[in-house]
Amino acid sequence: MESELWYATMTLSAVLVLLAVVAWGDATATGPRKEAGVHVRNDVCPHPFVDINGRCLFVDNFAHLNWDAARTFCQGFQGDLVTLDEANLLGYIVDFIHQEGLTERSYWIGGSDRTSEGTWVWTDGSSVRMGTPTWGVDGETQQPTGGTSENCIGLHKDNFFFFNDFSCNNEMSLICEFNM
Ligand SMILES: [Ca+2]
Repeated sequence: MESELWYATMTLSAVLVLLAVVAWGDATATGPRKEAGVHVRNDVCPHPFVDINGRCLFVDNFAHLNWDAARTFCQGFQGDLVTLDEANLLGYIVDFIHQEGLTERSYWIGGSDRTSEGTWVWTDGSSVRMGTPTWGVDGETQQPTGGTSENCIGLHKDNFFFFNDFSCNNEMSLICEFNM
């Protein structure tokens, strides 16, 4: 009787050790994904966001939405259109777009001047930095150039993904940021 109990205990222990090893193996398999040039981690942000240089972003090239609908789409994932307030972050996002083969689309980000023409703000009301290095250049003219007919910022596929003012009614892809 006593030896049967001992046997059952040992069997249970062996199973627990095995489960622990399997779980550890899974954790290792889903660890950080190493990519050249851009710091991308898939294990720190909730799905579908990925960590790009410390920010939880979702670069969605399937969406074809106007700017308002793009915001609503991001809010459905507990986020909003990205506040792209660091030039380095723009560089990392463009690297990511190239690495993932997502270069066929332009992408909405979270800036607009709809409330007051010429006063560009992010969705939280903070000011968008104007000029170099984020806004694109056409010939000798720097964006934004659309006046009252173009009030929302997108990363323009035809201009190396620099900032461009588009009509907010354009249907484009989008980049969401998770609200931490
Ligand atoms: Ca405008």
